[in-house]
Amino acid sequence: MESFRSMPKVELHAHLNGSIRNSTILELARDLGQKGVIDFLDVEHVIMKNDRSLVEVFKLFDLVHVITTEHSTITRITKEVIEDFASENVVYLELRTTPKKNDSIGMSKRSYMEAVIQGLRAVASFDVHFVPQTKQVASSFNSQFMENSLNGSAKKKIYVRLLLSIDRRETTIAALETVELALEMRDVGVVGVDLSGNPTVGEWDTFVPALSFARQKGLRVTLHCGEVPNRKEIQQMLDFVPERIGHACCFCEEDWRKLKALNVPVEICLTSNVMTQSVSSIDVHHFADLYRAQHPVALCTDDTGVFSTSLSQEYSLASSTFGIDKADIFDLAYKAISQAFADHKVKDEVRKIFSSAKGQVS
Ligand code: 6MZ
Repeated sequence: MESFRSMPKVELHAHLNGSIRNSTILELARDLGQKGVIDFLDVEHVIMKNDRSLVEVFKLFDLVHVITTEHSTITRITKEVIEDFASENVVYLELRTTPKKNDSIGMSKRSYMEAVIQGLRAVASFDVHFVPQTKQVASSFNSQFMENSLNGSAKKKIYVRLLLSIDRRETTIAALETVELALEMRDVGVVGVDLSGNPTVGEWDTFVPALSFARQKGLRVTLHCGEVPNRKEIQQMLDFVPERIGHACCFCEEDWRKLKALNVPVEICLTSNVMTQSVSSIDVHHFADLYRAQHPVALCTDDTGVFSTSLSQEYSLASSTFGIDKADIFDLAYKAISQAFADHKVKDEVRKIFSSAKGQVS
């Protein structure tokens, strides 16, 4: 496990509110319990439960969202999530979150996202790179970085890019609002949009206008696709040709043929898929076939908090289940860089980090 921890990694599918530390969520819940907003004893066992069906996972998300309503909480969990990924040597993180509107506490989708950005800025123990580099920013960052290196205080570096998620419960108008916001926030690291949420809710047609608009404006699109059986929707999603898809658990032969012909990369979430029973057991996971076929795949966590996992653990699991040695696992992580939505400059920087770490992998 330690070798997977120390190796540089790329995370492309992580939901902010699914990646909260257990200790934090319990602390926040206890606090709300004391204020009489929730019944702590009622929610404690829901939070601590280990095996959850897909239905239970979405009930848990509704609860998590009650617990994480405040702007300050959004800032705190963002900071902690970045620290957790950086401390296990994730060097490029694409973090996704659903901008939320809550008039009763004066939260707009924009103020929610501003709280997320505050969280990125609040990380002190790592160098968090999230603003796309202009020449000026690059040179001031580099001189700061050099200065730190020279006086021996160089911090570990993590590149973070953001995806704004559209929840499948949302209307066409709400989805369009999220895309507008994503466009306005490109200068603080937003690179694309995601369609997620309970896969048994909502219709593909509702989201097409917003997703097409996003694409037309140059944002990258990833879709949760085939998390439950839905032939028609899987075909419609593949016809849209997203830049990546997540999960792809319930594909039939024809869907696989189409996916492979289109060469759309797949974000693989092993633990999540097995825990939610979208895949019956790890040894029959479609990762094996895609990996053997050299289809572009990226190992991801989905929700480190909800599924009690980490990216190192997902790599370790892939290695032990499918017999992939350390060097090939390193290669798998390296190949994920090309599937990232960041620009070429960032990808080249991340490749350099991998190159300098390669010597340590035998
Ligand atoms: C589909 C998921 C998901 O956006 O509030 N989400 N959507 N399938 C999954 N697999 C288990 N895991 C998480 O993070 C939590 C939200 O991400 C989506 C759901 O919409 C969930 O409410 P944010 O930060």
